[in-house]
Amino acid sequence: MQPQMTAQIGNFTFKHLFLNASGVYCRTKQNLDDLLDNQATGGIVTKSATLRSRKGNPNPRYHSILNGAGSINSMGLPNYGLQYYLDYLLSKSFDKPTILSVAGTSFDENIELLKQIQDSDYQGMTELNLSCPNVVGKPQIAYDFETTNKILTEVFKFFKKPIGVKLPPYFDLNHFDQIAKILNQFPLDHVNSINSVGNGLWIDIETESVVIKPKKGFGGIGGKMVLPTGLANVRALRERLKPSIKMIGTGGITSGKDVFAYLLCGADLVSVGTQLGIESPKIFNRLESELAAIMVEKGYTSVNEFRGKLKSLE
Ligand code: RRO
Repeated sequence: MQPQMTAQIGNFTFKHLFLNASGVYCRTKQNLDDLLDNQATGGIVTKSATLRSRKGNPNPRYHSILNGAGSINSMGLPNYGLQYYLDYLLSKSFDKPTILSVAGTSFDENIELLKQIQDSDYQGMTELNLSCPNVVGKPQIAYDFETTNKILTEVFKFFKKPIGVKLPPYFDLNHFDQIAKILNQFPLDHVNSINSVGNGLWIDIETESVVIKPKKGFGGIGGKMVLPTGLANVRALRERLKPSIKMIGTGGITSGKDVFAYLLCGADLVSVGTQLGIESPKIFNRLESELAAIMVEKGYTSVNEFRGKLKSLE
């Protein structure tokens, strides 16, 4: 019998554990339809939207590195604008939960995006991306704890729909304490961790040059090489966040083992970015059957038997 591999976030039931990471395979309605059509996809996440459509940064702005073990991107928020994604989400009924990701490039834009969602007929989940590393001249909001607190305080004055946040990776235990303390004050449904590891650099030795054009080659790192950072962030946050805030684990997943590891750390769902770009949505079938095989081998019949139960060595 197939083990039980489902999750619950607020009132939303996910019959499968897999989502696309925002940004990958989700900019167009066709991409989103392709994700939905895949049987193993638990839900879909849109490309982070701004109020108006954006072309994003100049090309080349994405590069695969170390034979696919990583990626560097400085896409710069290319998207068709909030209304495009709202139109899509309101155009039909969905048999899987949907997550509308938004990323304003200013305090006011974030508030306006969420006001428009609040005033719309959209009844799915929303995710406020507080961690885009690639808009020239704009900091990653969630590294600024004071501003993060201010934005969320303002948001929850009017926003009454299910909402979570997407965080950048943190590297200091004190920072986990600080961000968790802020997030725990609010009725957030979920936290999605991690976004890409911001401002990495890759160099082509032959041409003695950077490999992407924006920001003199600096960009967000994703893929297999960020797996330990993603696991650490999910584990550290799960230990600090109140239980009503569910977790989406993102970063470096390429196999069922990686998914199992994220679940041990306490992830409710996982999302896949770089490797989804390499393999297309059918990756979710592979990850699901690999995870099921591990569970059967270990004698687990449900993810609830081991979710969050990572052991320490003392
Ligand atoms: O569009 C991007 O450059 C981008 C975004 Br909004 C994000 O959240 N994370 C990322 O790696 N790239």
